[in-house]
Amino acid sequence: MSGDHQKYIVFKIALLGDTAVGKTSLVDMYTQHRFKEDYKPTLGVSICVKELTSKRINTQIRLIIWDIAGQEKYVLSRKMFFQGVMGALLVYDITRYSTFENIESKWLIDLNEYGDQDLAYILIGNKIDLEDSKVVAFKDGEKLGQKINASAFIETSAKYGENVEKAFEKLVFQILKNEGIET
Ligand code: G3D
Ligand code: MG
Repeated sequence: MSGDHQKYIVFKIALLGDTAVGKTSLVDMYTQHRFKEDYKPTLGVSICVKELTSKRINTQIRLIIWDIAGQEKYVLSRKMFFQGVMGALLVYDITRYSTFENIESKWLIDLNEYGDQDLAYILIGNKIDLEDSKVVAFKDGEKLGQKINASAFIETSAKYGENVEKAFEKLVFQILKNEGIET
């Protein structure tokens, strides 16, 4: 018997962004069915896993998602945090301008310094449900996304789940493209 054997691949991805922008909430919303989470206090990171299947390319994908749990520890373990990262979500909070500014002045710098050259990243403006407190316009997010060469810019609500799956899927799609698996 012959047939197409399902491929199996593993991607490490990371969430970057200031404290309280909603990184953990995004992961929680996305991995509701997660079967494994591992908090590493010594590294200041939390790691969890999400399994995906792409029928179209007959591939099973295991996402290992790294999330910053403690800013100070993160600074100390940055090298390890970025080691092998194939994709990143750069997250800001649409209600706090400083978190938007820090994307360029802090998180992108880390990404360029510690991450692989060809890693995929997308820009996320989170907390879109807090419309009345919005201080970062969609247009500004979009402009920054283009400026920093992000593969996509998406506004999300980790609270209600709006665009959360789409954000992760876009990132995975871009990684597959970079890897030459998806065309
Ligand atoms: P972090 O992991 O980036 O530090 P968290 O951020 O995921 O811990 O979120 C920080 C706070 O923002 C939490 O509130 C969380 O519920 C809230 N939050 C995250 N995403 C959203 C969102 O999309 N909309 C709204 N309205 N709130 C959000 P608390 O009160 O628990 O600190
Ligand atoms: Mg967190």
